[in-house]
Amino acid sequence: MRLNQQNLNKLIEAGGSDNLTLPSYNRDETKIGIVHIGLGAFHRSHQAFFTEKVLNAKGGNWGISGISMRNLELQKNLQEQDCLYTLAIADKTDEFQVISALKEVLVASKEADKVIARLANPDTKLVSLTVTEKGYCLNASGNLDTELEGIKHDIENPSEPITALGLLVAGLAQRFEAGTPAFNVIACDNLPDNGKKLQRGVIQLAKAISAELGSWVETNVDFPNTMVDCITPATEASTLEMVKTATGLEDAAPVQREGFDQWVIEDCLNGERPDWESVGVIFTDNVAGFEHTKLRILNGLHSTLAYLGRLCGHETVFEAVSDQQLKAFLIKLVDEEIIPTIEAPEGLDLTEYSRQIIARFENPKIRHLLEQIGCDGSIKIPVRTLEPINDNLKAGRSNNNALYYVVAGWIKFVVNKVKTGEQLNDPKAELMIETIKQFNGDAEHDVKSFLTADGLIDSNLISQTDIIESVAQAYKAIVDLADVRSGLPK
Ligand code: CS2
Repeated sequence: MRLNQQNLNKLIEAGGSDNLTLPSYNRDETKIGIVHIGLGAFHRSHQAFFTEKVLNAKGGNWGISGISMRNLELQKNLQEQDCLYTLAIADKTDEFQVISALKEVLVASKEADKVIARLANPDTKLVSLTVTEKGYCLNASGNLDTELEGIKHDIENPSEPITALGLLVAGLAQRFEAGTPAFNVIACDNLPDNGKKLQRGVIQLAKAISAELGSWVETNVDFPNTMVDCITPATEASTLEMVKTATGLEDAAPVQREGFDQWVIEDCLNGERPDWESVGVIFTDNVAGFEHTKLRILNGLHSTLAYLGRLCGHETVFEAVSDQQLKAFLIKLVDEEIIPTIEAPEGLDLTEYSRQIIARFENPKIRHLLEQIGCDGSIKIPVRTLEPINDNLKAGRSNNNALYYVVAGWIKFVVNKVKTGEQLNDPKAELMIETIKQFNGDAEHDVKSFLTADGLIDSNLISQTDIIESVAQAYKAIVDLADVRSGLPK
């Protein structure tokens, strides 16, 4: 029996069970008030979950229209089950929840016109995004990357956009023309200043299309910064099995996650929104503190495990963190080199926070693939590793040794991919491959040419004295090792 509205109603009539939460609001009468662009597992396990909680507690017109950029299979799977899906929370205890906040799934590459109409609909009050760091279409210096094919296309064809930014601008343009108030935009990707970065890109794109539209967007759309946190590995066959056992229904599009979740939003959202704070979302003026803490500790340690863990032959975060040598390296890294760079939000003990994060990595039920985390290093490493290195140096601290090994580990991970011909998932893959082809085996030459490859990394992040030389030293220490553990600093 397949999950769908009819079968869900039967489950609701039967009353669910202790570890299975079912919707308790009238879905048919709930209008769509949120459009979410980037319908990956993360949105469905995190923001949609918080919205579902609000709907269960107090109702409201906060149904979600989920926009996938190109995943037709996901659309088919979800449409066949009335856009319902099950969230599996795998932690000390296992819990399940059928989420019904998602009411419609559209695929931008196939039906951009419907997406734009949904964005322009006066009922739409908010648009949220999880499009990964590269979806922001910004260049290394943080401006709209007008060299990108997608952006060039959207400037020339503003009513048939193919990028997330283009969709936002097209929806806003229709509202501007129709005199409909603007929606607000909530960026939910792992980038410092995510809202303000997105705002810059959207305004620059809008201005490239029409100066008038650009100024309207500038004055009418709020783009709060946010911090999002919830470990959500990709759905696997085992997720489908687990969900079927718990609900008795076949779900072709469930999502799985850990128990922990956190969402912090800058308190500058004017206009209507769900009462998210009533379900634990934090609204604050100090998102930057939360962002830095989470990006540098959780995501920084994740990338460390991804690159060094893969170089030791591990497949998952759980396997890598269970490797005592890697765990000792993580602790040294976070205590000596990352925590000193962070100004903690009031009341947060950073050492304790970092240990809680390591304990989250040690959840044996979560199979989080290192390869998944290792992708897009050219965007992640600057934020997660190079920025803390620079902050240490600026503050006169020369304690960057372990951080240099993380950068070196990333380079070796990429070099290995190029050597074996495996797929390199990174928006700058072509540039990296070309650069590596020119390597001559001398660590200093190779690291320098990699880090300074034109357009790969913001040059400000590698300009301080000794960064390149120090990464080269670290690279030299591990480049020829079959097992990098013996080369890592103790
Ligand atoms: C991970 C994140 O893939 C990655 O880069 O570090 O997706 C991480 O799992 C989330 O930010 C956790 O909140």
